[in-house]
Amino acid sequence: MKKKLLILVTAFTACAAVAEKPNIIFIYGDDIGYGDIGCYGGEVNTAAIDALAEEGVRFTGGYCTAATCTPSRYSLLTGEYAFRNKGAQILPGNAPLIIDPSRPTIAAFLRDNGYKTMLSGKWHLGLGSPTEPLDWNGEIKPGPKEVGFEQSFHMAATADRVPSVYIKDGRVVNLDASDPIQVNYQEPVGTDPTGISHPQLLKLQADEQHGKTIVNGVSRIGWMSGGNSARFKDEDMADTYLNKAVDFIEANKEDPFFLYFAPNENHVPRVVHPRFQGATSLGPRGDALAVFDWCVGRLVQTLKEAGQYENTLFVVSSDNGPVLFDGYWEAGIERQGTHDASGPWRGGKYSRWEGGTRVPFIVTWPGKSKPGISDAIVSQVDLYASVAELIGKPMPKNAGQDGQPLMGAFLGEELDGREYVIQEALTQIAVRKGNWKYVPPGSVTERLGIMTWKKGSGWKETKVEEPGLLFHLTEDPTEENNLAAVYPDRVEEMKAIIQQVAPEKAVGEKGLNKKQLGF
Ligand code: NG6
Ligand code: CA
Repeated sequence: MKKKLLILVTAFTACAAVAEKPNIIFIYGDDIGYGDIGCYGGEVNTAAIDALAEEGVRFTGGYCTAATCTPSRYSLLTGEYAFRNKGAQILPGNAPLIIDPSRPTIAAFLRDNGYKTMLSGKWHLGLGSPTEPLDWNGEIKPGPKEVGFEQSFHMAATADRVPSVYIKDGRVVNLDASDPIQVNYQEPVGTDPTGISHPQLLKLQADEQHGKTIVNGVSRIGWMSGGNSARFKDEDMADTYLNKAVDFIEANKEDPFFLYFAPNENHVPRVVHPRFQGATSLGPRGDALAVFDWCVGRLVQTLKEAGQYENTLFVVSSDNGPVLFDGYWEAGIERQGTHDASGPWRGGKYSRWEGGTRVPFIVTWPGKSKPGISDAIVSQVDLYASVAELIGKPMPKNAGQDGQPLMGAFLGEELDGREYVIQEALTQIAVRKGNWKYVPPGSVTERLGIMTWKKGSGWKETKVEEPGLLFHLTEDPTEENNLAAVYPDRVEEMKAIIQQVAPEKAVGEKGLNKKQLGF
């Protein structure tokens, strides 16, 4: 009898929880490593994020799906592993949209369930259709709106890629029709100076790949002409995205809302507002982390003032691991000191080692989360299914299939997360299950720490023989001691997972082409 009552009570609590529709905010940092945040051992003061983590759950085994931006963002929004979509690789700024508009994203799903939705920040999932050339001077679609964001204020790709403009609800902001924009990634357009032709105009020295059209004293990847009145200023970017997000929160405090806040920090070029320049001892990279934390603080403050703080589920994470040098001489390497951006893990951005995809991951619903540190394995690919679980609505049939409903783990009520997770870097994959990590045989492509991009240098290709690499992550967090020959059964278990999840990868990984490397 007593047992029955308990079950009834539990069922009732679960129902009460699913009936709620808190606001949901994804605060999605760029290139922020596991060790970059104070509560993960970082040396930059991130008081706002740490305070949020204190009220929620801080994950030590939280993953983005891939070690670069486009595939991770793709998975975050679609709940699908990115390697399933061949287009989900680092995109140029003029790439077409890679999300099939008939596949509802988490934004479309929430919009259809009574949420107001907004993107503020980085997009990098392509714009326009694959069959028609995009006119940057007209309506830019399909884009965020067509896949579920009722409002959007964003850049096309990355801050280091043209076009260096903001796009609001499908139109370039402040565009003068008499000065139309052209964008090209194959050959120069217009007569703008480039970093290569006019290095004396640069405020930041760049490598050859980032040495094309100069905007705001910074040379970029790709050429653009026109749109002079619309060009952004890197120094104002964080404030700009933040203010749009704040306006959205204030305007929608009566409704449930979903805000995807995706600032540029900590991506290159790291050109922060003067009030943050020198804020840390780590140079521009550390200063950009301070900016990121400040944005989190402002969002929290806005929610508190709107009386919505305790009615909001916050997710703070990053799209891939850290990188100290990514094309601009910002002294990231020279000034890192003892700060370890990837924390205890090996590798970073672009890498299949843990540092590539194991990222800061904090989930806080103030007053509702059971605060603490969780070692559960969770992935950003799970957020879609978990949010569906939270609001008690079934996911659309053609969406979210690689995610698991883990709201119990995300709120700290359950200790277990997923059994295994797939980690992708530049389309090559690895598997973590429990304490074990497996890298299949074939090619392992790695980026070298410091390089110029001249003559294709900067990448190292290693061949891994059968049966692959097997590491015990607790005893060997830096993945150095290959135990594959010692534990053949484990290897078979991991291979079986790959066979099941990605059969085309089961034969081993191939070397990479330029597109996969992001050129
Ligand atoms: C790479 C860029 C790098 C960065 C990255 C995308 C070169 C040589 N390097 O291709 O600077 O822009 O793409 O970063 O072009 S991400 O975080 O958006 O994935
Ligand atoms: Ca990134």
